[in-house]
Amino acid sequence: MSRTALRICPLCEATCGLTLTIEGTRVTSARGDRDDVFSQGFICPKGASFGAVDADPDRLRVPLVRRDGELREATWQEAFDAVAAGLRPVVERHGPHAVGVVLGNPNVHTMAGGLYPPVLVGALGTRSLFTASTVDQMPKHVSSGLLYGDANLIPVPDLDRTDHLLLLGANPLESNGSLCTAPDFPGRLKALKARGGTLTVIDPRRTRTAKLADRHLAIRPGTDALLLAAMANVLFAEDLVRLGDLAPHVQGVDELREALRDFTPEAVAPACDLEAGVVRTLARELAAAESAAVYGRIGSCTVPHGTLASWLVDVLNILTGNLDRPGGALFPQAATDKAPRPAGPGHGFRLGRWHSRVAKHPEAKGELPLSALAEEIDTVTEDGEPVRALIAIAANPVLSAPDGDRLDKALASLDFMVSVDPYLNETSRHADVVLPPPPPAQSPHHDFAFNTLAVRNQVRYSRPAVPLEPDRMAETEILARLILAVTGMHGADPSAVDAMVIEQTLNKAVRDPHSPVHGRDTAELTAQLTGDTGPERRLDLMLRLGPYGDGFGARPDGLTLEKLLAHPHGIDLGPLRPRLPQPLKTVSGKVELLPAPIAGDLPRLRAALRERPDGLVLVGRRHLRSNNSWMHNIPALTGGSNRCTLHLNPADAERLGVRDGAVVRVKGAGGEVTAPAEVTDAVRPGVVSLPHGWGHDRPGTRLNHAAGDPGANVNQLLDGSLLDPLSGNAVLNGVPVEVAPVTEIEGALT
Ligand SMILES: Nc1nc2c(c(=O)[nH]1)N[C@H]1C(S)=C(S)[C@@H](COP(=O)(O)OP(=O)(O)OC[C@H]3O[C@@H](n4cnc5c(=O)[nH]c(N)nc54)[C@H](O)[C@@H]3O)O[C@H]1N2
Ligand SMILES: Nc1nc2c(c(=O)[nH]1)N[C@H]1C(S)=C(S)[C@@H](COP(=O)(O)OP(=O)(O)OC[C@H]3O[C@@H](n4cnc5c(=O)[nH]c(N)nc54)[C@H](O)[C@@H]3O)O[C@H]1N2
Ligand code: SF4
Ligand SMILES: [Mo]
Repeated sequence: MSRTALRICPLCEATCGLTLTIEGTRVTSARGDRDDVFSQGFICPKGASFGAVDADPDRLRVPLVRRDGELREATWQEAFDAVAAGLRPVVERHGPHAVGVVLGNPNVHTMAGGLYPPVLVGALGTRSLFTASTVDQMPKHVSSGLLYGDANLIPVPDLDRTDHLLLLGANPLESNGSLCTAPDFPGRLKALKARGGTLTVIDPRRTRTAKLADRHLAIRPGTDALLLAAMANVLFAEDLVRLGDLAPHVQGVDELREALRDFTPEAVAPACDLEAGVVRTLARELAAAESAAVYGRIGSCTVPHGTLASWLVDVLNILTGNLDRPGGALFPQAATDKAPRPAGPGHGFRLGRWHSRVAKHPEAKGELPLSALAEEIDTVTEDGEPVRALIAIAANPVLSAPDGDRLDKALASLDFMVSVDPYLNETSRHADVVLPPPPPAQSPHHDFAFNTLAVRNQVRYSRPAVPLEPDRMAETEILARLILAVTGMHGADPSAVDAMVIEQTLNKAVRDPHSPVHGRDTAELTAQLTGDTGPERRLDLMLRLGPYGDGFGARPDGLTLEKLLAHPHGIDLGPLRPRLPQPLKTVSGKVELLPAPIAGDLPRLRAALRERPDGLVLVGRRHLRSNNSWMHNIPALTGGSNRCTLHLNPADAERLGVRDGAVVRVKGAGGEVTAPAEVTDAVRPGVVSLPHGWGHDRPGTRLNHAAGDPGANVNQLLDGSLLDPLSGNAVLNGVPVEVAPVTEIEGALT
């Protein structure tokens, strides 16, 4: 007997609604849910493989605990006993900063990852927090923090209504979009063109997205900030600045004009390898469009001027009056956001409240650069404790962060490490305890993160599609027990964690004069919460206190968990709406166009005007059927064009004597790797491209399929020293490398 169940797909940021067919406890097929209020039936090959991802036989089912040097299967009780015994002494002897926390990408794709890591980090009190954000979007958080006073207030392009989209360093036809949650991103781009809109793509590679564009410019990697600065310069020079309705909410326009004076199209053209005339045209088109949005992603963030580029993306939207207006770039309002409070000055955003111990990197958003994790473990200094124990949740930094070989050794030297991970992989193989979460069909789902980045306001919730198998533990419970184990409360009931969060949140709300529950009784409100589990009660709490919530009866028509459960395909909350000035939290209460840290970084950008690297530089790429480092173990998603090859332009191939398919050696500051060459003019001359997340050839992992075609770890080419200084984000694109053919003799030996 088969049945169907709904499940939001957790495999990328598009958050499509899926209809799963289930036989017994097995997911036998996945289709797009046509009634989903947001995705309306869209599905991609990864979502269609949900069943295979869910049922991968290499997924761990029970915890592993290291005994006599070997990871062996253990009971949950034994595993948490081992966690408490391993971590507490480190905290007690060396203090909380000696315990590092590493949070990887799937935390934004699970309910557990949205609800518990902040509690864990807060309760532990560690400053040694490292996340995937600093190999990804930290520059955008920093620019938002500085411009708007809130690092999580990120405008998204109004894909469905814009007339003109300028897209930099993003390839949504493969990635399905990022910091812009939009099921069927490809279809939305096609619709933009069908309604007469224009799409411009800036990318050193002619990607599938670039092929769809009206204009594609193959910029020299790492120079987007220069291009964008010159576009802003043109807007000023040609009197095209029109703030429109934004004008009363923006300060610093005149200072910005002065600050960008040197960045003329002629000045940036040689560094960007673009014609000055084209730069001018881009600026004029942006200004002339009825509505327009500039949108930048990985290729504009993971570069030496990532924060400046991210800032300039918003600057252009502001100068053309496109920020916070339909068709431009707007701030979503998610159902679990805090309820809006009256506009006014806030506390602002500060960087560098503390620094990393070894290289003295400033913290950003409470985090230290993931690039610095290895040195924070393996380097002794006079001030402060090295990281001696590590909690890794959904993270595989041995492959996803710079210099995996060094990190590999550093992890092996730790006093204690625990991984919450379904796989025994390149990182979790170093753990003393591995706590495996259940497969996605057995987990509930709500997108706390991506609803705040979605092109349409909407809310959806999926209960587990399949009941938890015996021996399994929900990831929410795993993380709650982990919190108890590290804070000296090992053995307490895990529901105590949810109860504590609920109590603290309500206590704060009843004291807040702007809250709909101001003055009410916490116990009375707590009694009203519904939900079968602690996490569901917390979701109910957030929904009810949120911008669309029922305010515990204050707005009877408002949102509750019960109401959401009655709408299994989700509730549409309408198109994005202008919100300024309400969400601003800057000290001035305005958009601060030229914040001091940005102004302080402009001389570095000015110096880049003179840089003309003549060697090859490396960029990354993504494949539709892949996902960072953890989907190479699914046979249905590997093979074909999803391979770890080095793309290089025919002109470079000829100059270097590299034949298509031949093995080449790539050398960078952090090491060298070999990979087959794929000669293609899709990548511009002077640039080579290797995807990340490969390198599954280390011993002691349990990734049987991936190990058969391990690929090379591109991040071994990096030594971790190249960072965007304001955000601490790793430079992953535009990295200098050398490429040479592997000689026949060498080839025979390797
Ligand atoms: N050179 C280069 N490097 C890059 C990038 C690049 O473009 N170029 N991209 C960067 C980016 S954007 C990111 S986000 C990072 C990603 O890097 P990471 O944050 O390390 O993420 P993944 O590589 O996806 O590894 C995720 C881990 O989570 C586990 N996992 C999967 N599902 C679950 C789950 O439900 N629960 C738990 N607890 N664990 C789960 C997987 O087994 C895996 O170990 O890589 C970065 N690295
Ligand atoms: N299929 C698939 N989907 C994914 C992922 C995946 O691994 N596979 N990962 C997910 C994650 S964690 C993220 S963060 C998102 C990322 O989503 P995207 O940002 O869309 O990711 P990419 O496909 O890497 O696109 C980055 C593009 O930037 C280009 N580029 C490199 N350097 C430069 C530069 O200096 N300037 C400009 N203008 N362009 C440059 C690259 O050639 C590449 O085409 O994707 C998510 N979705
Ligand atoms: S686009 Fe993303 S969310 Fe949608 S089905 Fe594919 S992997 Fe899942
Ligand atoms: Mo990412």
